[in-house]
Amino acid sequence: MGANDLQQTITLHRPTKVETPPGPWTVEAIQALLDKPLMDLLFEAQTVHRQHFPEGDIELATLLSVKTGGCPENCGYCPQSAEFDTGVKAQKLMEVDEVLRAAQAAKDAGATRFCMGAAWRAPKDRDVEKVAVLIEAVKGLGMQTCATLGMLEPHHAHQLKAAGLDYYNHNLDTAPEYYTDIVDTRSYQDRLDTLAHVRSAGISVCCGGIVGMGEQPVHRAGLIAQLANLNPYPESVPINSLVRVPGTPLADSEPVDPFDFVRIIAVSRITMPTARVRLSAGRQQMGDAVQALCFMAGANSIFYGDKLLVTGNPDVDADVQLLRKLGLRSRRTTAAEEAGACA
Ligand code: SAM
Ligand code: DTB
Ligand code: SF4
Repeated sequence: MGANDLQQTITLHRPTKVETPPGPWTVEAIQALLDKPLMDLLFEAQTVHRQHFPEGDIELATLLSVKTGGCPENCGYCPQSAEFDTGVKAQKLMEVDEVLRAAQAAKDAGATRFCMGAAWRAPKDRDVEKVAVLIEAVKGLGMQTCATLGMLEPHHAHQLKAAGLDYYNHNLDTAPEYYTDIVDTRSYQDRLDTLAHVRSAGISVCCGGIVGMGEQPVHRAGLIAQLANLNPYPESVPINSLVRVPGTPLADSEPVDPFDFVRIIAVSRITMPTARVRLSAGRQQMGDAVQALCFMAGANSIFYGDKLLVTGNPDVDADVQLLRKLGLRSRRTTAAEEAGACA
């Protein structure tokens, strides 16, 4: 084969634009994407990513557990369930001053989104009233607000929206047919109902899942199909790698193959092209090179701050260095530059 033939081959195999089918996605179609040669999949995901996020910025979202532990649900992955002996001490809802201090510190460190998590099955009316005060206060700092409080009634979603809630996080976690292996105190349909209430109230949806819970490849494909077929699909998609916490039923799960994790990110990007795909829990065990591949695959958001809810996360300094090494800019830096400010 001469040089011209080689050039021809390369040209023929270089897509200039990837047309993403609008869905609905079948599990088989998702599985076929997951099974592609890794380099082809990465190339396709990166092409889709650049079409929809030409700035290539990374969103920094900081988490705070505003009500920790003692949860009546039995989610097999979760250190905050009262059913498991994980050493997590139950604490009551935090006061507004303390939450505001944490949010201000997150903002000062460069985060643009602040997500408040509560270990509730479902908040009561008085809980929602108190969280609404927290949301108003954080919103007043000029940050995007997110909350994850468990199942919501429609009127709760409206109250949270009125308080200034931008995003509600409620994960589907895995495929419907594997869900009962992971939790049996609520159903998949309960999760879908809350997502529908959040959507109807005009709050943006943050919804993703966890890999590494002993699921089969078809369950990973099933999770992505569920997420991508939500109409519309979520604005934020957190992809968590299980943090294996001693005392939880899933503590001894087989770790996920890093390339399989990268594939999940890539297929999330391809099937939900305009979503912020968040490289979420599990980064401490991941290493810089795998995280870089995840960004290549289309992840454009991370949890930023030394702690997730009760478990650890990479230090802020390590993340700042990682982004710098990779030449990636955070979302705030991009906004500041756009405004003509000094970055
Ligand atoms: N109680 C609320 C609920 O379950 O919706 C909100 C808090 S809950 C801790 C939020 C999400 O964190 C879960 O849906 C799950 O996806 C994720 N999560 C919890 N424990 C995890 C772990 N050990 N590893 C990875 N992700 C985890
Ligand atoms: C999400 O998808 N992951 C975050 C956030 N949404 C609330 C929680 C991760 C929790 C990891 C274990 C812990 O620290 O409790
Ligand atoms: Fe409770 Fe949420 Fe943990 Fe499940 S994931 S046990 S609902 S805090």
